[in-house]
Amino acid sequence: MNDRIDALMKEMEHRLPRKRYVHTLGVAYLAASIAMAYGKNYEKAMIAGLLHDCAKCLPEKEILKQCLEMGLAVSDLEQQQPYLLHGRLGAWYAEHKYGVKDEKILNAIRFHTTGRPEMSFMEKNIYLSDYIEIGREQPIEPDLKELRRMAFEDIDLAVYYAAKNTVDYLQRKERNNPDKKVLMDGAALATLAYYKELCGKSASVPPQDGRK
Ligand code: DGI
Ligand code: FE
Ligand code: FE
Repeated sequence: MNDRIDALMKEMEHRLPRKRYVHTLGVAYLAASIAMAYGKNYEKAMIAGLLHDCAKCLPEKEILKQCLEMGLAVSDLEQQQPYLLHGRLGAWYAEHKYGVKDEKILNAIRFHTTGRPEMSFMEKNIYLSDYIEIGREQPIEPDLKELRRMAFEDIDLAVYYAAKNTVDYLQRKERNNPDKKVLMDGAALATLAYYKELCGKSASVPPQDGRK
C-alpha cells in the first residue's frame, strides 16, 4: 500500500464515525477493484473512495455554512437539503486539507451523490461503488447481486440502473411522505436521462433497488 493511501486511511479512521469509516473502506477497495477490472489507475480510485464522504458527518447547518464561507455554489434546493452538498464540500476538503490536486479525483468526490451526464471513468466508478459496496445491504430490500456483477462488465449500464434506482427510490419516498417533500436534484435526473439515452437499447429490466 502506498504511504499516501495509508496516511489517508488513518486520517479517515480518526475523523469518521466507525460506521462511516467502514463504508468508506468498502467504497475505496471496491473502487480500486473496479479500476483494476478496466485497466485503470487503482490507487487514484482508492484515494477518491477514501475521501468521498470526508465531509458527510458534519451537521447539515455546518455543511451549508462552510460551503458559503468557502464560496462554493449553493442552489436553492441544496440550501433546503444541505446533505446534497457533502460531495462539494468534501472535494474542497480533499484539495485544501488533504492535498489532492488531481481534478479527476476531486470531481469524483464532488459529484458522487447525484452523478452527472458524461462522467469520467473515475466519477462513474465512485458514484457506483458508493451505491453497491457490500455494506449497502438491507434485509428488507432485494439484493444488489446483478448490479454488482454488471459494474465489472458494463459500467455505463450499471450507472444507468443505479441512477434509475435512486430516482425511483426518491419518488417512492416522496409519495410515502407527501407532507415532507423530497426535492429531486436536477443533476440526479440529468444523470438518469443521459445514461438512459446512452444505454437505451439494452436497458430493459432493471435489477432491484438496494438504496438505503
Ligand atoms: O453519502 P452516502 O450515504 O454514502 O451516499 P450518497 O452521497 O450517494 O447519498 C445518498 C443519499 O442521497 C440517498 O439517500 C439518496 C440521496 N440523493 C441522491 N440524489 C438525490 C438525493 N436526495 C435528494 N433529495 N435529491 C437528489 O437528487
Ligand atoms: Fe456521500
Ligand atoms: Fe458514501
